[in-house]
Amino acid sequence: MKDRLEALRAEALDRLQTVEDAASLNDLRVHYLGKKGQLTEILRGMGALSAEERPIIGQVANDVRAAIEEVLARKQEAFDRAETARRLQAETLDVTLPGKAPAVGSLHPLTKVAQEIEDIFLGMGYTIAEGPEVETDYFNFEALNLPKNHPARDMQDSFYITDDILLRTHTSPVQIRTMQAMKGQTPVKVICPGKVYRRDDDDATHSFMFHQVEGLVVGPNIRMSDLKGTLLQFVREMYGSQMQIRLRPSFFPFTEPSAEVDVTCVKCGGRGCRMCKHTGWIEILGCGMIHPAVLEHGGYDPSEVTGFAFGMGIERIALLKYEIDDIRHFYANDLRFLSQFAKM
Ligand code: 2U9
Repeated sequence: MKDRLEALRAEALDRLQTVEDAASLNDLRVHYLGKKGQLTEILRGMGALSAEERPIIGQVANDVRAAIEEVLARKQEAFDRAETARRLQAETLDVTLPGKAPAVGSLHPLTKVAQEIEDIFLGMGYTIAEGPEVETDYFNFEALNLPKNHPARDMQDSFYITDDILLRTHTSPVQIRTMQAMKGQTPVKVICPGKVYRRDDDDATHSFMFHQVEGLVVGPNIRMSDLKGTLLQFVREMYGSQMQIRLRPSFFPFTEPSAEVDVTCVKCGGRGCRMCKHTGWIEILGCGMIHPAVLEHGGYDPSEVTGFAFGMGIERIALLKYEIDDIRHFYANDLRFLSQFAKM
């Protein structure tokens, strides 16, 4: 039995010398030391040994196992090291390579201008209100003192969904909803930014969809001078502290009196140029004192409170601010146009 054990050791060590990979090494481990391996096989004969022989043979068997295990461990370690080296080589990362710069987007110029307008009015204590783009005839027209046969209600001018439902043509219905929600409390002091829709043929200055910001203030003793001061402050924060405004009488069904507001020409500073048609003034928004009938629709008593309102097209404000000549640039999503506003 001792001879068989010695022969097993010699054979195992011999075969282990030439093993070339981890898988074969494991095969040999199982073959010699496994539960059904060669060593176990030989030791099954131990039962037949005498009591004197048993510890001696046991010692030899342990030596053989230890010798084989030692070589197995050494080989395993060598294979592990080789595998680590191979992976380090294969997975080399060159941290000195220049990176790929990620393309960073920027806010759309209309978003920027809208936020700027919002910030100016937030600074004056206004809150922002929003409402649905699909509106009822009542909120879009009726409550705003646009009578049933008013030309602005014409099918030609608005996108109707049913006889009674349409895409809002201005953000004014949001102010009606806001007044109604306030249930007679004062002051009401909101701006309403958002998309509006009109059935216009698109050209350099018109689009079937554009953006407005409208403002509304309701309270006791709100006067036209409050409106004028508010708009002057807005214009100076938007275009510069040297700006002037002038109000020209106008007409809107929802305000009385009404005015259109001109600002000092942003291009020539008022001296006169092609942009302002040599007047020194550029029209930027409309405004007026809220019509009593409109206040009533909002749930306010016109003998107790008054109010002013104004409305502007965000596109127009942006065209003037950035001296852009065609509104359609805003909707084309051409990066050559859009990327110019990344650093402004
Ligand atoms: C309520 C009462 C009154 C909003 C107003 C204007 C004048 C105005 C235009 C500017 C250019 C629309 O985008 S534009 O085409 N707007 O001139 N808007 S007063 O008046 C209101 C609004 C809501 C309840």
